[in-house]
Amino acid sequence: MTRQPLELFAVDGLLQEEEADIARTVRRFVDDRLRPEIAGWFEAGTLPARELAKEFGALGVLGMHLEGYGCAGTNAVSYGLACAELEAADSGLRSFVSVQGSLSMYSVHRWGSEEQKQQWLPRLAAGEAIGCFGLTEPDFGSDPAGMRTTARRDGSDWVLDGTKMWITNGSIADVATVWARTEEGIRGFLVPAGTPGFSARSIPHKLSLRASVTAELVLDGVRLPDTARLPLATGLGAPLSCLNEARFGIVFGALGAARDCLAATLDHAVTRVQFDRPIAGFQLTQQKLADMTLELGKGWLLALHLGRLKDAGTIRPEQVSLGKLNSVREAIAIARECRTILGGSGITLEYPVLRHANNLESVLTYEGTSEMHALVIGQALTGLAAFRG
Ligand code: TGC
Ligand code: FAD
Repeated sequence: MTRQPLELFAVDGLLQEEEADIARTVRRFVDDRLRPEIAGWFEAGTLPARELAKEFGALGVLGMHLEGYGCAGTNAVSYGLACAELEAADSGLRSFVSVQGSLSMYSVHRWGSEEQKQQWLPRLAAGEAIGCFGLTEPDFGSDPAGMRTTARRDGSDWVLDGTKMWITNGSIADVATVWARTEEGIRGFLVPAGTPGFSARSIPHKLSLRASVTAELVLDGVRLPDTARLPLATGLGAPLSCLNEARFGIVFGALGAARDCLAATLDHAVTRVQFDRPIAGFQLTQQKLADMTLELGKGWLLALHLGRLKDAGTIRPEQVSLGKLNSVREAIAIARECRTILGGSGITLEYPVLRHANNLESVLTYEGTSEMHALVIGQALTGLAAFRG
C-alpha cells in the first residue's frame, strides 16, 4: 500500500542524486517555513515578500538555473523540481520565484549588457533586490505584439509612456523589465523603482494567487539613459524567450500543487467514514483516485522528459507549450476532483485543495492561456497560425 501516488511511477529512480537532494532541500524549507504560514497569508491576501526574498536567496532558488553572478547554476530538472516543491505549498510562492529568476533575472542574463548583469544579478540572486517583468497591457494580453507602451528617443535618452497590467511583484520591485515599442521594433528596458514618472499600484480583491503581489505599472514620461536598454533584445522574440523559461517552471510547478491536493485528499479519504466505512473504500472514490494518479504521473513523466530535453539544449517552445497546457489543465482538474472527495471540508482553508484550485485559475491564464498553448501546438502540427483572423 502506498499513499504516495508518484511512487507507483517509480519517478525517484529517474533522478540524479543532486537533483533529488535539491528537491529534498526545497521540500524541507517548504515544510518548515512555508506550510505553517501559507493559509494565513492567503486568507489575509499578503506575502512578506522582502523577508521571503532573502530566504529564497539563501536557499539558492532565485535564478538557480542561471550561470554566474551569484546564481546556483543547476540543471533545468533541478529547477523544475524546486518549482514543484514550492508550488506544492502555493502557486503564489512559485510565482515569486519564477518571476524573479525566469523573467526578471533571465531577461538581464540573456539580453543584458555586462554592466547590467553586474549591477542587478547578484542582488536579485541573493534576494536583496526584487524584480518584475512588464509585458502584458490592459488591452494586450494574449497578443503582446499589439502593445501600446512606447519608448521614443530624446537625444541620447529614451522616454517611456504606457501602462502594464497584472504584473507580479510590480509594486514591490526594485527593478522592472519593461517591454516597449520603438521605431525599430520592440525593445526591453530596466526601470529602477523610484524613477520619476514610474509608479505601481497593487491590484486588490483577487480571489486567486492571494499570497502574491499583482500590480499595474504606469510609465508617464519615464526618462532613461540608453544604458537602461537591454542591448541584445530586438523584437518580440526576446520577451517570448523569457516566457519559455517561466513556462518550463510551471510545467513542474502546477504538478506540485496537484500532488499536494491528492496527498491531502488521500489522507482524508482513508479516515473519513460514511455508511460505516472509509470513503476511500467506495469504488467511485477509488476510480477518482486512480484517474487523478494516472494524470499526475503521466504529467510528471512528461515534465521530466521536457527537463531532459531542456538540459540537452534541444527543447523547442512548442514542447514547452505541450507541458504547460497539460500540467495546468490536469492540475486544476485534479484540484477540483479532490475537492469533491473532501466534501464540505474541502471548501475551507483547513485543506489546501480549494486554495490550490483558485490559484490554478491564474496559472491557467498567465504565461499564455490554455487556448494560446493549444494554438501553438496546432501551429506546430499544421504549419498554420490560427491566432489571427
Ligand atoms: P510570432 O510572429 O509567432 O513571433 C514573434 C517572434 O517571436 C518568436 N517566438 C518565440 N521566441 C522564443 N520563444 C517563444 N515561445 C516564441 N514564440 C514566438 C518568433 O519566432 C518570432 O521571431 P522573429 O525572429 O521571426 O521575429 O508572434 P505572434 O504575435 O503571432 O504571437 C505568438 C503567440 C500568441 C504565441 C505569443 O504572442 C504568445 O505567447 N502570447 C501569450 C502571451 C503570454 O504568454 N504572456 C505572458 C506574460 S508574462 C506572465 O504571464 C507572467 S505570470 C507570472 C508567473 O510566471 O508566475
Ligand atoms: P485575453 O488575452 O484578453 O484573453 C481572454 C480570453 O480570450 C482567454 O481565454 C484567451 O485564451 C482567449 N483568446 C485570446 N485570443 C484568442 C485567440 N486568438 N483564439 C482563441 N482564444 C483567444 N503579465 C506580465 O507581463 N507579467 C506578469 O508578471 C504577469 N503576472 C500575472 C499574474 C497574475 C495573477 C495574472 C492573472 C496575470 C499575470 N500576467 C502577467 C498577465 C497574463 O500573462 C495575462 O493575463 C495573460 O497573458 C492573458 O491575457 P489577458 O488577461 O489580457 O486575457
